[in-house]
Amino acid sequence: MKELIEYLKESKITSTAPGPLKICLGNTSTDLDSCVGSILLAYFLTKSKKGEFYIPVINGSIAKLKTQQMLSYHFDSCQVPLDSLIYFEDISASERAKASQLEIILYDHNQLDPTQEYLLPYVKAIYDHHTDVKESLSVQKIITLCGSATSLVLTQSFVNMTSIDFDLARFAIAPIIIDTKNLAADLYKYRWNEIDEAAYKLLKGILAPKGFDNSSYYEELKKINEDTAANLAQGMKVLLEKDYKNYKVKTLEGNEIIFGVAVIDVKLKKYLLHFGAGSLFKEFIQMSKLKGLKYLVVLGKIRKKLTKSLRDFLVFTEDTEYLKQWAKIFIKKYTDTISLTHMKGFDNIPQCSYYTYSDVLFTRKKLEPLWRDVTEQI
Ligand SMILES: [Mn+2]
Repeated sequence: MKELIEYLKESKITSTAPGPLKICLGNTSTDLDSCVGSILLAYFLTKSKKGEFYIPVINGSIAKLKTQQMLSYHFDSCQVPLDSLIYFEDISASERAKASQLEIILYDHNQLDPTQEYLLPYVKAIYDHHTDVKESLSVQKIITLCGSATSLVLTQSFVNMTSIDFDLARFAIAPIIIDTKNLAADLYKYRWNEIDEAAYKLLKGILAPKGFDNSSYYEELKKINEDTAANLAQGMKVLLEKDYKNYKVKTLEGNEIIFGVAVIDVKLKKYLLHFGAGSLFKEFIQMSKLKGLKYLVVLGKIRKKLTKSLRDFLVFTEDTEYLKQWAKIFIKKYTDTISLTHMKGFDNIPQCSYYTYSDVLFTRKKLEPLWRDVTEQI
């Protein structure tokens, strides 16, 4: 772990010096997987390729990372201070791109955020676990659908497992246990597969003999993430931005559409009731304008109703005609798994439609191809 801390210090210095830069760039949700995994990817690539230095770049700001309680807690407890990391705004990406001084490995996403499209010519390789949208066609791609992209990194041949000590293994296991729900047996093939299992076993072999209990660390992390009162206290805007992603789709008619998806760790109805639909919708409009969105999706936390687990998302746009078409196509194609419902108290708002479904295996990662598909057709 000492070596990783030293490596981060060197990365920080290198990132501000002028000249060419090789970076590993996580996605803009800046979740545990993107942050921990991009650090590990850059670190092990650097270690394995003598003379080539890769820098892990967090695709967001330090201010945003501080709002992500679980992530901050994990980095804190691993003694990796957030200010020791390198952030996208620190690397003068556009200037370096203009001077062709950037080489990018995209990690945990395979399509650049719309605000970063100018970086496309500099993408040299991709390591990811999302559905391939085939934006970068001629680059080296390692895209495998598994629970956590960090698992994908740890199972690459350039990773020397014997160099991983207890602290580094502890740092690395967090995204894997969070993304796979601690490899819950009933979620095999849905939330994790052999790749996650292989990475998990390698890390557990280092951690378990020294008394580390991954189940209790998983519970500890989950509890921080799902603290509804703490989440609501952050305010509606922070909650929307904390785990947010933009998606860009080309419609069959050739138009380009951007939609946004915010995942909130609060039940959707609770979120609506707490802040009030009026204030929330004002915020949605503002956010959509700022980010150039056609529509905004808010995906809530899984909730229990009797013995059933349910999850909800809402779709919001001021273009009510568009929303009608969207709903029509979505229901027609995906009604087997997902059904449209009305949320009591928030009915009859033409800018908004609600969807409740019981197949809770549909995370954002699994829903994104469905949303893309519907968007393509309008
Ligand atoms: Mn991921």
